[in-house]
Amino acid sequence: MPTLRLSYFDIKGSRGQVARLAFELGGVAFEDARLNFADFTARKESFPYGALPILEVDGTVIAQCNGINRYVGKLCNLYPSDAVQAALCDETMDAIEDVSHKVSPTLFLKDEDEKKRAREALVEGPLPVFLKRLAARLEARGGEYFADGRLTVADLKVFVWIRSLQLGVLDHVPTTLVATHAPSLVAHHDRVWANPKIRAHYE
Ligand SMILES: N[C@@H](CCC(=O)N[C@@H](CS)C(=O)NCC(=O)O)C(=O)O
Repeated sequence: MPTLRLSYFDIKGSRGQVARLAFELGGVAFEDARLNFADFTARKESFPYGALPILEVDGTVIAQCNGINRYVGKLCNLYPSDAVQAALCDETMDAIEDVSHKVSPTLFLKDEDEKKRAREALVEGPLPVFLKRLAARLEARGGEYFADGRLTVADLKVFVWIRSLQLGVLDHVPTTLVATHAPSLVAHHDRVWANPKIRAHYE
């Protein structure tokens, strides 16, 4: 097994969290390097795209979270070997990136009223539309998992995002949004959460 170091912010969510969960499930040892914002700022220019996560594999630096997720998924038997199932797994992970790009601009708004308006606009349209579409893709594949008929990194990626919505990480986005528009994604979240290794990671 190579020497693995994952560098990400010290939060249990967002783009670096999927690889952490996959390593846990796969029982693969890795260094979980957690950076605070000062560390990140000091080292930003050294990262390939000036952003996290990065994964070092025997010293080779891999950037871009979904590329990292695919690599870690392969190491941890959480990525399909069938090409079509792999494409469905990738589709799901890229879809979560798409919606994250819609939300990201609201993260840095300093004015609270402006942030509230921007979040309410997301809740009025883009978020429910996306949730319904994502749920439809899950349901079309049987309703349990997004690819390969089993847990893959795609499920972990969706789980991390749905968890953040349900925990109210985004102010002005109701924690009931997912249950209201996409109950099958709540059931999917709970299916992943029922895994004792996942629960142990958070508890
Ligand atoms: N496309 C990149 C986006 C990476 C990204 O934006 N990461 C955020 C944290 S989730 C970050 O490092 N933000 C700080 C910055 O860009 O200065 C990926 O998929 O990994």
